[in-house]
Amino acid sequence: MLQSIEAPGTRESVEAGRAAAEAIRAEALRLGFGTVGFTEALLPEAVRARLEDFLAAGMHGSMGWMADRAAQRAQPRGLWPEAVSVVTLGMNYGPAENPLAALARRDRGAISVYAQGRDYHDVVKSRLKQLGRWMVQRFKGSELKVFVDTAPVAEKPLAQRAGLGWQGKHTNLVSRSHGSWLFLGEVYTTLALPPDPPERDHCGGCHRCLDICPTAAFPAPYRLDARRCLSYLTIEHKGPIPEEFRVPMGNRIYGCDDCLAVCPWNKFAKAHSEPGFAPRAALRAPKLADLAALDDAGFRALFSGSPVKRIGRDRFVRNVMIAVGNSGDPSLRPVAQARAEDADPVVAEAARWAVGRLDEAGTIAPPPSHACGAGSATGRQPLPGVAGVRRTAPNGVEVPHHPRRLADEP
Ligand code: B12
Ligand code: SF4
Ligand code: SF4
Repeated sequence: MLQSIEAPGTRESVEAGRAAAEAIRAEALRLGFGTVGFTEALLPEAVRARLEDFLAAGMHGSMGWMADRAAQRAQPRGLWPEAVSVVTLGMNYGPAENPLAALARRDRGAISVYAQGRDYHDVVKSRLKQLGRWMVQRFKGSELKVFVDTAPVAEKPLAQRAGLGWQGKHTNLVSRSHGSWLFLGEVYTTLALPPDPPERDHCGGCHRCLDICPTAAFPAPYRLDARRCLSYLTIEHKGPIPEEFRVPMGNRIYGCDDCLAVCPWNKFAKAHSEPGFAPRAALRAPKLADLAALDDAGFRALFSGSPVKRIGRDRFVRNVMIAVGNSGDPSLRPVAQARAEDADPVVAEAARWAVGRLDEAGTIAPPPSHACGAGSATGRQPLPGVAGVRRTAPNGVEVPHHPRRLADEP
């Protein structure tokens, strides 16, 4: 049901729509969202075509749910025919410290910034519901639905159309004011709200995010092969981590932030002030030895309220075993050995791999950690990728970065 605030098309209705949008924006900012935009509940054909290409190439790997509901994802009205407008919202989760620094601490696990605090699904969803309740009260007769992440919604293309930012070459939404560190959420509504102008691409000739990816997961700019992405491999992928990705994984045990962290637009980002996203001390740089010893109950207790809980103890300890193998730390050999007969065959196999790799490390020096760890997440430290900085390829060979080329403005 289309809910116009006045008769559609009249000057009064346009003004009422504008006033409604401004009131919604003010309420959303009051609730803690960092950025808000409006767009029609309609996506261009290109979004559907690109999604179909991605799926046809099998780049979604085992995320079959992406293919199952592709039509709904590609078009808001495919999911909810009554939707007239979309309010897109971003919540800042900018880290206070450079997340790449954790990659150098090989006896520790690196957990992605987004997963070190409370589950963002809970935090963002609860704010979206508060906003939704307020909207329904204020605009009587209107209807709405709220989403964050898990629904078949093309969140990034909608956010770009609503002016929140643009899809960078790493495919995530980059904001001129928050860099790469925004969670996205949406309100689909029957209200007719005036759209904001879409944001244009500000990547320019920059390709830092493409260069830093440890697994070469970008077949081309703006395209990600999820099957090669460490975020997919450590979180979504069940079964053994394919051999090819084990060494590049380093000590990343849940998600990966590399392509986000090197974006030069992060220099405008500020550390978040959302208490729910405050990193838990136990998850900032946990000792691999402690994590390797977790049983089901210990895992559930440690990760209660965290998104990490979703992957379960076995998949998590599998990741920890790969990190132990990559640690180059002989004192962790008994830790791996202790899991070599684990009841879960995938954990056991990863543990045996770790033992073998640590034994090799006794004779061969382990590959150095990510040399780009000196970089900046928020722009307060020198940025990586400047000419002359070198990094280490997954095979341990040092390679120069491409000469530095900047995004078009920052
Ligand atoms: C599936 C998924 C994943 C998969 C696949 C990621 C991907 N890029 O598709 C995996 C598990 C790998 C993943 C990882 C991560 N994810 Co994720 N993920 C999603 C999810 C559920 C769907 C994304 C999707 O539809 N992908 C399908 C592809 C086809 O869509 P796409 O990337 O938009 O592809 C477009 C481009 O390729 C573009 N395109 C193609 N060619 C060209 C050419 C040009 C010139 C242009 C301009 C565009 C273009 O068109 C395509 C269609 O729009 C969304 C939530 C949601 N409901 O949207 C979160 C979401 C994208 N993820 C998010 C996050 C935070 C992450 C991680 C950072 C987590 C981490 N630290 O480990 C990583 C980042 C990895 C990366 N570089 O993308 C956030 C991103 C927030 C933001 N600011 O953009 C989202 C929006 C969740 C949320 N609500 O906040 N994720
Ligand atoms: S999240 Fe990591 S592995 Fe995935 S595309 Fe970005 S840099 Fe590559
Ligand atoms: S500005 Fe550079 S690092 Fe940021 S998304 Fe674009 S190409 Fe990637």
